[in-house]
Amino acid sequence: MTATQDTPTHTGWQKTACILCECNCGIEVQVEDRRLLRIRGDKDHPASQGYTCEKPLRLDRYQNGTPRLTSPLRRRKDGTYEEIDWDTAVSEIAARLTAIRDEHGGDKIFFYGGGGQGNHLGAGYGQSLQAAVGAKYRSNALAQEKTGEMYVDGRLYGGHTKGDFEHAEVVVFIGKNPWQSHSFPRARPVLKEMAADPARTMVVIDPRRSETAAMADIHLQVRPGTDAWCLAALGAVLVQEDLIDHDFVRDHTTGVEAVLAAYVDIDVADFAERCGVPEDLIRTTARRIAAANSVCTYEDLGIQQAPHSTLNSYLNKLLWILTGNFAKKGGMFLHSTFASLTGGGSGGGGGGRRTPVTGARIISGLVPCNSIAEEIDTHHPDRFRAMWIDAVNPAHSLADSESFRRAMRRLDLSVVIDIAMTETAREADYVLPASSQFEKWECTFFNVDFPANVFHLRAPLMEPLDGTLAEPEIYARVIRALDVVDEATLTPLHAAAEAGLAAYADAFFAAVTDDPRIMGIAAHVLHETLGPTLGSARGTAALWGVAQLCAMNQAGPVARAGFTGVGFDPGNQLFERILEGEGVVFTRDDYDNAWDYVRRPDRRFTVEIPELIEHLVGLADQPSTWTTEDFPFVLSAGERRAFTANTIIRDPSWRRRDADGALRISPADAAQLGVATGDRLRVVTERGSAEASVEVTDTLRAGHVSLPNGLGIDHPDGTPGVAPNELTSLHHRDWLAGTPWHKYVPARLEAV
Ligand SMILES: Nc1nc2c(c(=O)[nH]1)N[C@H]1C(S)=C(S)[C@@H](COP(=O)(O)OP(=O)(O)OC[C@H]3O[C@@H](n4cnc5c(=O)[nH]c(N)nc54)[C@H](O)[C@@H]3O)O[C@H]1N2
Ligand SMILES: Nc1nc2c(c(=O)[nH]1)N[C@H]1C(S)=C(S)[C@@H](COP(=O)(O)OP(=O)(O)OC[C@H]3O[C@@H](n4cnc5c(=O)[nH]c(N)nc54)[C@H](O)[C@@H]3O)O[C@H]1N2
Ligand code: SF4
Ligand SMILES: [Mo]
Repeated sequence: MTATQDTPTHTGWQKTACILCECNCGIEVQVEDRRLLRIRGDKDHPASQGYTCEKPLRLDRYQNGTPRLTSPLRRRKDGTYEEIDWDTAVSEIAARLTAIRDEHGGDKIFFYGGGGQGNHLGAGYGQSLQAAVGAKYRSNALAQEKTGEMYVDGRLYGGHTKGDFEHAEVVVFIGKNPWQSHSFPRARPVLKEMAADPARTMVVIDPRRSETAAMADIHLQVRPGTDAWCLAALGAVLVQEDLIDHDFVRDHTTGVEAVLAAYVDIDVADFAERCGVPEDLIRTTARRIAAANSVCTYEDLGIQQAPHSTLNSYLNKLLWILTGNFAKKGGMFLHSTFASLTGGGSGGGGGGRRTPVTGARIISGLVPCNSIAEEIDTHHPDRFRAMWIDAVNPAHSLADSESFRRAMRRLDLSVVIDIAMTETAREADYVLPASSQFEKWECTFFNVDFPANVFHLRAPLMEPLDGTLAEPEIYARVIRALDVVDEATLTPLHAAAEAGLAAYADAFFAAVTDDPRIMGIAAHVLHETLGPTLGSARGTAALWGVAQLCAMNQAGPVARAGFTGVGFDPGNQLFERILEGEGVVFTRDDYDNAWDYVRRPDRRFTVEIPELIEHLVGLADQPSTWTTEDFPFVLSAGERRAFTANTIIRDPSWRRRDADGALRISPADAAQLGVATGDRLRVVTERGSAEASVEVTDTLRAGHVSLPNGLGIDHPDGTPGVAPNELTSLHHRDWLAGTPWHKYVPARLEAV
């Protein structure tokens, strides 16, 4: 184990990871007096290999730049807060949870969050609390971006796909700007290599000339919100010009006839016109995709938070499926998982679960974010009565912040776990102070690679700040106060844990066989029984169970990564290896076993999704603009820029550029409105208005303006920029997945 238990005034380089986006690049840090003094990329990290972008170099602003919470807080009637001790907080919260469960049912206690870009270790313990109170509904940020894609993934093959961008001959980025937002390892070097290689082609579909679009060979500069027509036209060219991979389609798919029939009738010229891209360019792009030895695509918020988002995901996936770009170098792949990100099982399809008040579709176990306020702020008898919020800032990140704040104040109980007094914490009944991500063991479950998949458990760099607790300990205290597991269950497990992991594994799984309810609170039971043998790493106990399940469910790939033996041996070895606190390759695959990850008995893609085919066919008669006379501009509310990172870093001095988070606007619109860079404009939408400073840029087309994400957060040094969700509405959302149209907010601009 890494020696980090003491707090030396000066240390050498310690290994950890960046917490600002889902790449979690490995970094090394020198700590002095609790400051992250020097930071560099970790060359030994198997995924990032020494790479970092500019954002983590001043991660000390996360650790030390914002006043930290150092005591549990209880809200007074007048909206101010008083400090209370941990025992009081835990016993009051447990009593109120119990009362709500007894009066209204545990399913009225709603759980939101459980981790951000760098911290998922608490999530397993949060699941134990959900089981302990009988909760049935939960959600997180994925339900305002990825649930449409998850639905399609679930229907097609039951897994999550990613692309081999490093090796692909053609890559297609759809509403994705990886130069700024990354999302795959070493994004910038990979993009540069691609751009420099004349044999490879980069395609970007984006209404804005993003940093990535500026490097691309082909930029399909769609009108905002019209990707469905563009993607449908690309697919139609493949089908109508007979460019599809017939062998692949015959050998690996079912239901393709209905798909082909829908594409055959599409009028490519008309669809090109609708999305504002020259027909020739669409045809050239489709032919290039068809001719390539390997193609991979990446879709992200530009289509996932825009009109037709679920249909867009389907049309994207059909492009690489119809051209046979799966399970080969440079193509798309499904991958192993260390732990499920949603906890809701694989795949979003089917299930048919709905929310209790509005009947919204629940995908991958997640309540659509845009429905949450409506499930609370109502007189419906089944409304949510309590909300548990951990490591997220929904009063800032969910559409229509005002409606969310109002909903929070209607709850009988709200609890927030955070490191700082956030926009959300300020609406809560109780606020519980967490140790920072550098003061405790942490990890993420963003492990999405192939052929080698990496999991990284990080050791703490310093002692917890006084008054704070790590999430595993917070959950343990609350669950103990709920008194859901008796000593008779725990005692034999304590004894087995003392005898070592092998004995513990036998005892634990025997206990689960005896009483299957233990599985629901497994993380808690592990924390209570295996935990004490792990010393200061007690919070990692749940990962033992995760490592066991990972090894059982993916025995071959885990063995190829070097974790071998019989029974519980591979899982025990994997757990011991990850405790060393470095990036660990936990599965190794090859293209021969890539199809094993298709969760279908016949290992084929089920390409026919009737409800989406119906919408594809209907596109010809659908409107393709949603602006109005009152709101003639399209505002993209939440663009990723060099210095945005959701609301993880609250200290504005972290930003080296774009301190105010400028409103970007085209030269033509600026001239029309008589403004120049540095002037101010008022942005008005159906839901709200805000003043922003202007940046005139020819990267945007007339009629399209954009604001960054993660601004407008309170800090003693000021609150620069616009909080984007003061401007967004709950009702602009995808008909199927309920995902918000953050990238397409009808708006008007006024002089100030
Ligand atoms: N720097 C930075 N990186 C981050 C984050 C961060 O906060 N800052 N956050 C992380 C997170 S949580 C996520 S989910 C990812 C998101 O990563 P991205 O999805 O890449 O980020 P965005 O900038 O929100 O949107 C991508 C692009 O969509 C374009 N777009 C807008 N409207 C449309 C449209 O109608 N059609 C198309 N095709 N494109 C459109 C925008 O111009 C933009 O270039 O980034 C991650 N990485
Ligand atoms: N309009 C608009 N809205 C958007 C987007 C957009 O593009 N436009 N993007 C959306 C997307 S893709 C995402 S992912 C979401 C992100 O929004 P959220 O899911 O709400 O997440 P963050 O803003 O990252 O909030 C992370 C919180 O965790 C806290 N925190 C940091 N470290 C710890 C810790 O160790 N323990 C605990 N308990 N808390 C900690 C931080 O202080 C912060 O309050 O925003 C979404 N909202
Ligand atoms: S790419 Fe993401 S994880 Fe890597 S250094 Fe940049 S912000 Fe951090
Ligand atoms: Mo996100």
